[in-house]
Amino acid sequence: MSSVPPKTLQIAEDIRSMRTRGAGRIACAAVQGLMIAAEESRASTTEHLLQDVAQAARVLYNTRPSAVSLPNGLRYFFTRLEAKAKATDDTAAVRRQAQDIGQSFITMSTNAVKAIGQIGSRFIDDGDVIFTYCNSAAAAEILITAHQMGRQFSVYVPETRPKYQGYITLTWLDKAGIASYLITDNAIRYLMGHADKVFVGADAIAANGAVLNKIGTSMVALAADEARLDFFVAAESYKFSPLTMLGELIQIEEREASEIVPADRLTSWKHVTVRNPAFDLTPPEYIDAIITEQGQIPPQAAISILYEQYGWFTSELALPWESHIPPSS
Ligand code: RUB
Repeated sequence: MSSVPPKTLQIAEDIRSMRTRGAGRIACAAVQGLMIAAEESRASTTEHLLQDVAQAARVLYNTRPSAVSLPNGLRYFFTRLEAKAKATDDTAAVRRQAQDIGQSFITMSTNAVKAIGQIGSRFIDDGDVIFTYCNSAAAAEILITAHQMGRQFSVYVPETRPKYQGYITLTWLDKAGIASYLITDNAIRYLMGHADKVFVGADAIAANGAVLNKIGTSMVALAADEARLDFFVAAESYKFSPLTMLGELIQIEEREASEIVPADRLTSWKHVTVRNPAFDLTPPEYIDAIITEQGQIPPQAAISILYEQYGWFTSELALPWESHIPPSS
């Protein structure tokens, strides 16, 4: 029987169904799911407590495959909890420490977005016309911070089919008082010639500096390259993928057909298959800088960010919770 608490299962379901979305928000929600698992665990030994948290980590990990922030958030929490559990037999103390570990991740994530806003806003000048894409808290923070500093600029926001995350970005920018244009995705190349620079977010960054973000980002990058614009990526450093140091590829999530076409239309066709990839990879050649909370780096420096965080990563550490789950589960 699953020991994963209903509230954690609900967080997992919200991530799977995209009620909770955006790489940073997914990571923080997943860490909250682990905090709940630790708090609600009835285990009387620290190893059983780790087992309960590990079961929750597995469920949360399997919700969405592309946003590396998710396994990185789970890894941050689990490795620290494991170290505490090894140091004591006091289950109640480890349970309390779980809350501190989770809170420190959430605070680190919130502060990283604020720092990205400060650093990235320096790249915005008066009179700029900016492109963004999808809905990224980190990219939006740059725009909102620049606006609060008094910079005058406007922003093109494509709808971002099929889930229309552009509308969330527009609502945020509107609330902040930033002038923006709603455009269809088809208008990106045509209107890119009217813009000066691009800011997007990231779900994952590979060791070679390639950026995984909402499907269509690589087309935005191509259009920006053709129009000779600067292309900036805003990403907290926990979105860099350690497994890519071992040559592993980041999985591209493919979602249900129903996000694109109603089921009755689909069943009326006999020879049509819907493909709905949710992300694509923008190669480093199209990226001028990645703006992290530590400063802006050229994409080719992604490997040094990874080395600082993980050393020369080895595969045994990939999913640290798995070794705590009994084989029968
Ligand atoms: C969201 C998306 C965002 C990144 C970065 O995709 O591609 O650009 O997650 O967002 P989805 P943030 O809607 O499929 O989750 O900067 O908020 O982490």
